Amino acid sequence: MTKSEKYVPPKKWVWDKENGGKFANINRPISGSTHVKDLPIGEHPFQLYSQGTPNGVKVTIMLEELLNLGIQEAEYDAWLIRIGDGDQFGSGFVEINPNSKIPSLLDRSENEPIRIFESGSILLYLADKFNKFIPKKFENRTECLNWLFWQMASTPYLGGGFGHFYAYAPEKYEYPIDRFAMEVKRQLDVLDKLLSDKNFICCEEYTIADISIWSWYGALVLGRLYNAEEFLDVKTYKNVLRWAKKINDRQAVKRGIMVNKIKGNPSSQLHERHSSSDFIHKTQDKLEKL
Ligand SMILES: N[C@@H](CCC(=O)N[C@@H](CS)C(=O)NCC(=O)O)C(=O)O
Repeated sequence: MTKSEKYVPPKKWVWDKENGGKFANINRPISGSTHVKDLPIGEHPFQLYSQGTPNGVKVTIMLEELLNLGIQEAEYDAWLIRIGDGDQFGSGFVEINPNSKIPSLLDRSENEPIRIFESGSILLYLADKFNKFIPKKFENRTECLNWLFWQMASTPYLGGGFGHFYAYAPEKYEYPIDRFAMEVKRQLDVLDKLLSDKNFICCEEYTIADISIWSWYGALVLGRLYNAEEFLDVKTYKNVLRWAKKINDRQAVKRGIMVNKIKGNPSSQLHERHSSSDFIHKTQDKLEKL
């Protein structure tokens, strides 16, 4: 089919492995493992298998926030799952997440190991387990969960919709870019209005709702996603920007976004994390290279 020809869907869809898209090598219409591979296990209660994407950093930020409060039971080993290489289809990974997506967490501090997948479920699990970063009053907890679920449901339009067609698709098509840019701008406007008289997403406290929303919409307005700041005119969402910058200054956030990161400045990448001293060594490496 040439570019000018109109696409007419066939009667039955067939899998075209060579569609040329950025993720053509890992996307498949079937689930399950492609190869046998056990997951490594470290010494800490939590074993995280992830990559430093916006969904991945939600969990590392949360764990670093808990550790920052002195909660040693939140110590974790973070192992790198390279999704571009298909590590999420290894048999060990599929056992803890049949959906083959990062982040996935294993809690080994209970009688039997507990698997937790879906970043929203992981945030809620950790918040409930340690009774932190979630409001205690029932009505406030409900408002926090409203926004946690809002993020989980809204972001596929930002990532899978806008990000895919604007940044990753092999050719640029006006129709999907228009449709998803409109929706993402509407979502940013929802947040901007919400934050017009607030420092945090809900109940005047920093919660898992801030962590989950910041990891996507904060990154977007700070110019870290899809090079789309100008296209989406993110500077007009002043309240979102103010909130995003404030959260960006937190020490746990600065640490969390380094873990399992494989892109950007090498000195900002901590491929695996097994101890809080790993961050200090990373800083020393950086100083030595100067
Ligand atoms: N709803 C899931 C989405 C997870 C997700 O899409 N993860 C991506 C990286 S951000 C992934 O693992 N992609 C690999 C693949 O699709 O094979 C969550 O929030 O945990």
